[in-house]
Amino acid sequence: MDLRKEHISVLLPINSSDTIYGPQARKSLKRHWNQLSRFQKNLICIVLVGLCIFVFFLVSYDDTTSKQSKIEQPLEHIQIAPFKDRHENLGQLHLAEAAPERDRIFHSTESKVEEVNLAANGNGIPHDDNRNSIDEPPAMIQNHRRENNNHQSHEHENEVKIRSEPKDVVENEENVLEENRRSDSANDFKGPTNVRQRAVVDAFLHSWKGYKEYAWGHDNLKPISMSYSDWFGLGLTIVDALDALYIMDLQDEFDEARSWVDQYLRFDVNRDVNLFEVTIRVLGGLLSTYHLSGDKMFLDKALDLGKRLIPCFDSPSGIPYSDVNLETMKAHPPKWSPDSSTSEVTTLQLEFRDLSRSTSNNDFEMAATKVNVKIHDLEKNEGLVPIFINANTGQFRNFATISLGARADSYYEYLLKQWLQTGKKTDDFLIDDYQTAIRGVINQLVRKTPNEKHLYIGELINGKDFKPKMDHLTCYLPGTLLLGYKNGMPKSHLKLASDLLETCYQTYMKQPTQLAPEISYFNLNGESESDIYVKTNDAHNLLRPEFIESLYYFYAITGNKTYQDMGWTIFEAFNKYTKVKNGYTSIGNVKNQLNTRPRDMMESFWLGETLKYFYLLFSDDRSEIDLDKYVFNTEAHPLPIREY
Ligand code: DMJ
Repeated sequence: MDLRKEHISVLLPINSSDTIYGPQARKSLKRHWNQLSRFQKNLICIVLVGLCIFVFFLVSYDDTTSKQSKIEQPLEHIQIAPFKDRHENLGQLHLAEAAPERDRIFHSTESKVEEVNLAANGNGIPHDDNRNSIDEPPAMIQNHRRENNNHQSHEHENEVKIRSEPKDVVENEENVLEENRRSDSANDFKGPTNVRQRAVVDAFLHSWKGYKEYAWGHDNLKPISMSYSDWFGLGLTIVDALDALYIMDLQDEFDEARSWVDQYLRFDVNRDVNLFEVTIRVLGGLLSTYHLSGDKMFLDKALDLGKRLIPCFDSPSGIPYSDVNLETMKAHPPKWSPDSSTSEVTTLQLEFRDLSRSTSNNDFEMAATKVNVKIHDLEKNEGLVPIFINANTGQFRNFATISLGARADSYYEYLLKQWLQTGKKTDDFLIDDYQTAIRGVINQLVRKTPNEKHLYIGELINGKDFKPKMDHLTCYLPGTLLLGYKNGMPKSHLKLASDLLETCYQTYMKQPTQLAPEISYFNLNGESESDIYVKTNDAHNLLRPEFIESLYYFYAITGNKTYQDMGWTIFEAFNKYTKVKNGYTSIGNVKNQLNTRPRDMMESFWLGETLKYFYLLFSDDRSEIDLDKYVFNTEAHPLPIREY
């Protein structure tokens, strides 16, 4: 072949300064401009001036000027533009690089007094007058009792008479039953009403079948080895799943679970358990099922358990020990450390308060709310708390990490939710602490990635050194922030919620499996090629619920069905990569579709939380659980809101 005749075309990199921004470009622009008619030039000038005026108005918009319109806007009609659209509409804030801009947007109008007064009335319309006058009446305990469940209710009416409960308990219980009778026809759960909800129920039943066959009565199913694992030996999966079974109207499965609880769930066992885990999963599950079904057997079990857990609070400081032996009722710190986790000691209050109010035994509420006061009195970093606290001294561990993820997450969640649980009537310091903390988050933990501008929440190692790391656990926060905004928290919370929701979604979508890892890292100063990256050791997915929980709040509060579509994408990914013959399994690697490394573990929160939130997210009725009447505990167990 004669090489000289061949035409070889080579694309050489061109110096960008000569093209897009350089003198050549300027010359050619000028040439084009000169070729335009006067009319065309005038038209372009008018459009440019109009554009400048529009941008000026956009930029000068802030909370102060919008306060009035915020007050008048019914929350039901808030449409949070999802993702791409919202990017285009709101523009991007460079939080890390532009602190003054950040401060202007997030803080300029955050007067504590005004915020607290922005409570919502029954229509979801915030008022700025005295919130005591606009709160709803105490929520009635709804009776969602199903027809074939009525015999249980009659049975427990008899039980009330036969058993020798203290008089006040009996009276309270009779009031509850009376309330149930009054609301008998309200809010029956009807089961799935569309294809997506049916798919969730199928996933639930598939998991339940595997659990029933290979792990019945044990804590967790190991679906691949067709065996089980026990953590506390309390049938965690059954108890965690009770109210989901009820809400999904799975009557036969609910009945078999109920019989197991009635006959086999015993707490007089010589076993050490973790106060927090047993409170949120078992106590929370029993209480919520009691409220939904009206079946007093669940309350009796909850009361027995509560009495065995309460010795944890008997420490020198009142900050509870992390563990207790259910039989001897001796409490102690964890074996591996002298300290309790901060989230663990501050994520008991919804359950203990509800137990007190359901049984008229104040001990539980008193013990748990003392912890609120203790924590409130401790010095914090702009409302942010270290992740460890000592039950003996009652002090935070010096130089402990500050994080919105593991070991601190639900501290912030319960500040807001306790206030909601009591019809916004608890001591104001809880909601004040919540607002201070969110301000601290915005000031100290929020950053945006340099290229794609993802907003994320990092951690302060040793309480001071910023680390661009975010646990999947943190993805509960967008939902909680939106719930707070619906109830009168400032607009800066809404903005943070929607930006963070988007980032959490990206932690799923950026993975080949479309499942999020346990921990994501973010590009801080351009040191990494991609803005979101995952380390090999953090690439597992435990079937966790937090992001689905947030999507649920976004859908339930805004009615925007885009959040359902996002959830559906993730639900399909769970089906594709975590479904196995006998259930669903945690996986070790979300980064490779062909090597997901199944871990052979189905955690109880898959049924108790993740699938429940999926089911509610896909509901045609976004008030299937009425957020003005119920508050979900951190394990997705709904508890009634009541002022007394
Ligand atoms: C659940 O037990 C609860 O949601 C808790 O608050 C955090 N961890 C798990 C689920 O991820």
